[in-house]
Amino acid sequence: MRSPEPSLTELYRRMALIRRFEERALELSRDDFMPGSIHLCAGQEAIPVGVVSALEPADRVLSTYRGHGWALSCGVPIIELLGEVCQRAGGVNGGRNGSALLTAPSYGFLGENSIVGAGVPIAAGVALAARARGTDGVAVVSIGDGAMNQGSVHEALVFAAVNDLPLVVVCENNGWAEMTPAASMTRGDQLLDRANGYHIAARSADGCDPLAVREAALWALTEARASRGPVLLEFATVRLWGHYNNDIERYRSPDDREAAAAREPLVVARRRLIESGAAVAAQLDQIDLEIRNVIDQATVAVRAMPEPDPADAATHVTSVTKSTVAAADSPDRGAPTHLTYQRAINHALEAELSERAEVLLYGEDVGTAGGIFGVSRSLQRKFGRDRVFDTPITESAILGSAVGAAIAGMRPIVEIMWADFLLVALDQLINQAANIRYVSRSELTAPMTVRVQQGATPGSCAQHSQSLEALLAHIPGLKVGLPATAADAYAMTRAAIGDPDPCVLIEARELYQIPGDVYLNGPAEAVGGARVHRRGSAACVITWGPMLHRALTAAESLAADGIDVGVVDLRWLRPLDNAAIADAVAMSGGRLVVAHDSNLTGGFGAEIAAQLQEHHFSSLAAPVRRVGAPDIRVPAAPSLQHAVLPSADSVELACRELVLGPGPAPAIP
Ligand SMILES: Cc1ncc(C[n+]2csc(CCOP(=O)(O)OP(=O)(O)O)c2C)c(N)n1
Repeated sequence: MRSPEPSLTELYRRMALIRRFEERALELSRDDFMPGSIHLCAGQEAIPVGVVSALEPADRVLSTYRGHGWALSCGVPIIELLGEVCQRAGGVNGGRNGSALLTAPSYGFLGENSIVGAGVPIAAGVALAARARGTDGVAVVSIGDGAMNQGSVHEALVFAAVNDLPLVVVCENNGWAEMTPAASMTRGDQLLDRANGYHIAARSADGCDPLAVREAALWALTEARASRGPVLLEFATVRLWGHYNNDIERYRSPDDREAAAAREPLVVARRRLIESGAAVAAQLDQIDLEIRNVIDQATVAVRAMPEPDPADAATHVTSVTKSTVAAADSPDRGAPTHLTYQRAINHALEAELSERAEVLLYGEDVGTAGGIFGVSRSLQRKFGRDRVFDTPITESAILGSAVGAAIAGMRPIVEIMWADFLLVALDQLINQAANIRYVSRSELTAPMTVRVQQGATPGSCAQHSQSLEALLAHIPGLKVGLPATAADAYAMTRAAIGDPDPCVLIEARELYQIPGDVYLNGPAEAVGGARVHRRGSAACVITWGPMLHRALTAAESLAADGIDVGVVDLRWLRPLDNAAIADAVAMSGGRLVVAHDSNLTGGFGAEIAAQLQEHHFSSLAAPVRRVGAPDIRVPAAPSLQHAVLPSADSVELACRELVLGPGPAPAIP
């Protein structure tokens, strides 16, 4: 990437290439060749050109949706880039991303982001990985001035600062946040001042002068490489055109537009080159002509590109792994060790930290204290603070940095203390982690494990009690598991960490102290696979999480009355074990109860019931019964919780009614 001291003429050439590219993109959108919106960077070219000219090969770049200039500066071929912007098969991402989310990792360009500010936590993770792997690389991420107000940016700067990460945040201050003047959204106009609050180094420079940008970037990169990062750079620049291609800028004054035109970097650089005698007008005209020819040729090539093949749409959602439930069932499993569920996870984490150098384990209180439930106890002492560490209370930065570290070669395991806290940072899980493989067609993957715990326990309030698995299992690209026994807690944790995709493991707080036989030496499992805990011909309960134990209690009680009920623990809701569901239908003669702790409406039980209906309709002997919590918030007092949460009795009642027909009106669970 880095060229030794490029001349201003060369920088002019690079900026002109971006400008002509943007002009052509605008034309193609206006003649309807390119569908949708695009955000063009006309006026801001000096920033990517100047910054990228200062990078070393190990450095990595992430940008906003206004990122064509960054992609071109990183060396993404023009035809592939224009093809992607036009969403054609020959685009760098085969048309999956279009203009606003393109990625080209082989050029050091890890990609754009269409969620304002979201690239910064990810870049912090890329920086974390660079340091862990000793690459000497720096992560550079661009954001707009509007993004400086975004919570994820604040979290990422706090997270990066406390870890001295080699991160350079480039704020392209074009004075506008979409259609709102940035100044009206910020008290005081010096965004740079915010660096003082983070105690990080910062510098501003003229973002219309590529040499000034380069100089500031060289300084920032040196700081970051010397572990004095993160560094904030603010470049004052101009947005020549609208926020997006169809923006007619009714909200913008002609004066503002004229002021932008007077400062824009191509005009300024041209004047400077001519006035200083470094170039004559004819030379620069020749450069412009050459670039126009290149863009014309690229346009011809892109116009000839076919639309992407619809058959391609369903590929690269997740890796395809073969589910196994091996460890506890294998003849090679060895003798069991009696461990609590919580200790079983601790053993799994320890084994993975020992066996994989790329594993990092972090989260709030995870390091020194060993987690608020003691799951990671003693691991920092064994593996050191570089691999097992505490984080600030920054859920977006925790999850986002895990995404970044994972795409950059690590296998982060992060703990989000309570499932309820995931809700403040879902962007990083759903918009970022779950998308990475798909949008990059598996060029980038995010092998990260997110550990959370959930459920209601006596005294836990409504913000610390929810069972949220259905929210997560709704998302393609994520894998979601809920271990219900100590053996599965161990095996599933190891499976998740070994998996090439983002996995969310939802632990059950109420089970942490429940012991069981754990097979520490069995063969490794792959993610997926249900476990049949009990076979029964009268009916079968399909369940997951701690409800398993209530279902087993119900089955015992029913067995005493001669009603033989099977119990299947799905363990993983994504991927779903369809064969186990078919087996449940077959073993029970089509009498099925789906039971879970979470609310009934939109709960994952509804999905299972729908799938039973769709795929096993002719084998069902009766409508599928659901057991779950009614649509009520979770109260703290045990007596109130008891009134809301589904119990073993609720499962038993549902099974009895299914097998024997309805009795007298049932009580609410
Ligand atoms: C989280 C989020 N909120 C809102 C938006 C809608 N949006 C897209 S661009 C934009 C303006 C961002 O302004 P700025 O950060 O200054 O960047 P610029 O567009 O000027 O490059 C907004 C609000 C979004 N994409 N993501």
